[in-house]
Amino acid sequence: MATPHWLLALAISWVLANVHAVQEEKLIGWKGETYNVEAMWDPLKQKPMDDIPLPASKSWIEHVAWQPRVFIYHNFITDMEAEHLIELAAPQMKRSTVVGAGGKSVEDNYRTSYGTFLKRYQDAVLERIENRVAAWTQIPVEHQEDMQILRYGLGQQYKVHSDTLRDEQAGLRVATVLIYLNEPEAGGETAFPTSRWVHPSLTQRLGANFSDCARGHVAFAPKRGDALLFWSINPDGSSEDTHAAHTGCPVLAGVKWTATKWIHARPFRPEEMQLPSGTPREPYVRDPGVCYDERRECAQWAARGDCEKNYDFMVVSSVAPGACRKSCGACRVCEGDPRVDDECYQENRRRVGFLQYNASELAPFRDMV
Ligand SMILES: O=C(O)CCC(=O)C(=O)O
Repeated sequence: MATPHWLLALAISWVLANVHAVQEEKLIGWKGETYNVEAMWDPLKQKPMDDIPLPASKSWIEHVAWQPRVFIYHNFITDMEAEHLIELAAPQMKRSTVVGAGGKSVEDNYRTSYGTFLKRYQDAVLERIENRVAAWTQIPVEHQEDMQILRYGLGQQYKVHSDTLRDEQAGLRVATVLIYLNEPEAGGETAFPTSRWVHPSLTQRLGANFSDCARGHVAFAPKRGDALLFWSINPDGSSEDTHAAHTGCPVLAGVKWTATKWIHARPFRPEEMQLPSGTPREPYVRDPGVCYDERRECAQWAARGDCEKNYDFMVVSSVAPGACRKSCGACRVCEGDPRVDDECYQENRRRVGFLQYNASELAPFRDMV
């Protein structure tokens, strides 16, 4: 007896549906034979490349301590991203400060590096790195402070301290991510003097070449592109983990560049983040080597004593040169192009506490990719 047509059609459609299902199952996560994430990974390209994670083959996370909770993210940023951060920050490097009496920023031998801040979402590269920090820590980007770039020269250091500064609005700094932008030739480790490795074998594997400052402690020797995450609070979410006290060991040879992200319990100055997507933030751009008044009223303000009374705005704050340095007599107008009259340019930078800008120091970073 011949099979009825309707039964044949039913059987064929059942077979086709199942073949399709098997194929779909095979396709889940399969990106095709030509898919090569490393070839596609270009950190300076705009979307849609931005959403591609770092190549899994190059990046991995390593847990190194429980108290405090410390993790290393190997190859967290690319060489090009590291170079970009250094290039943005280099002209703006100013002597680092600590929080002194009455919450004022003061210079102290406790912390001898130079530093500056890059604004959150200042450009596409920052945005991408900041989003990566948020994904890793599982805390939204609004909880991050601006990115602090630090440069430690020979012998410079940050002695043992804790990061748990409390902001009235944003609450405690709960976690810190340190990103290493280059490698000094010796020293410069980040060390936790009262912590313990998760496994004793790490002493040898990570610490074989530590300087005296880091030897015997949980520590990390800067490696370009790697990042260190540690939590300053306990898993209860509020009490301070005292083992999170850490030090930036003295640099014994070469220089060390890092990027720090401090992360708060609540959003940090969220109004500064409210930008339409794709609008870059205005960076800190005043050049401390160039002598000028930014406002027409500067001479008048200086005459009524504002250079002393309103020093941070007029002359220099802990992060940026002031708007009226010329009228305040805090700089000298260089003849011709100030960048050509290097002595005058550098003297102006020195007078308001900025690092001598040495373009040749940056050359190795420019060559590194
Ligand atoms: O430079 C380092 O290794 C540590 C930096 C640091 O302690 C900080 O920025 O809070």
